Amino acid sequence: MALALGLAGLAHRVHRVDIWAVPATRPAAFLAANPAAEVPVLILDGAAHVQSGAILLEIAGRFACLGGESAEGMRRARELVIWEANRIGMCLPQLKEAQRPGGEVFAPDVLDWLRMRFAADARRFDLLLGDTTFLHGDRPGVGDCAVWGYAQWLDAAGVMPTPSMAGWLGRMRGLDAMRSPEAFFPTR
Ligand SMILES: N[C@@H](CCC(=O)N[C@@H](CS)C(=O)NCC(=O)O)C(=O)O
Repeated sequence: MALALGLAGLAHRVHRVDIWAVPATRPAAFLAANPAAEVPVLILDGAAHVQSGAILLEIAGRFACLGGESAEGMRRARELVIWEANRIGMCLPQLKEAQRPGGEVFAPDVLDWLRMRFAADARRFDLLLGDTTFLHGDRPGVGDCAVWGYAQWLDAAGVMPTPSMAGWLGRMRGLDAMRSPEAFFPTR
């Protein structure tokens, strides 16, 4: 979401929320915006938007950017965002957590299954990217932002990118709007 707002040049304010803190102790305004106490949350014209994929699609559609400029781009955005939520977002976060010192412990069979899922996702990523620069074509769109969310953590998840994915990761890292997670969400 932060990358999408930056790429689109949309002015915004960032509020960092400590998600390691007990949910009930998180800021009251945050809990009011999302009773599930999860990030990300985007407040637009006073309305709270939750779920990263839904937020990205809202940004693209409402501001006609990052794929939202055309019906075809928006269709591509929906396909990529929903694929990411079903696939990449359902193995890399768990693999990353499994590597974190003190993180959740998964049974070895579960980890094998998650790695197998990622291998299939990496093959699908290559198919989706084809010989284009970004998943949306010449320029990145919200689908690229969705996949970047966890694909940036492949090392931390203990898995390798395909050569094609490695090229895309490099191009994503080279974007003018790209920042480190710490720079996107400063602690103040
Ligand atoms: N499917 C949701 C997942 C949201 C989510 O699980 N966020 C995590 C961080 S990645 C969180 O806020 N966890 C805090 C908690 O569960 O207390 C999305 O894509 O936005």
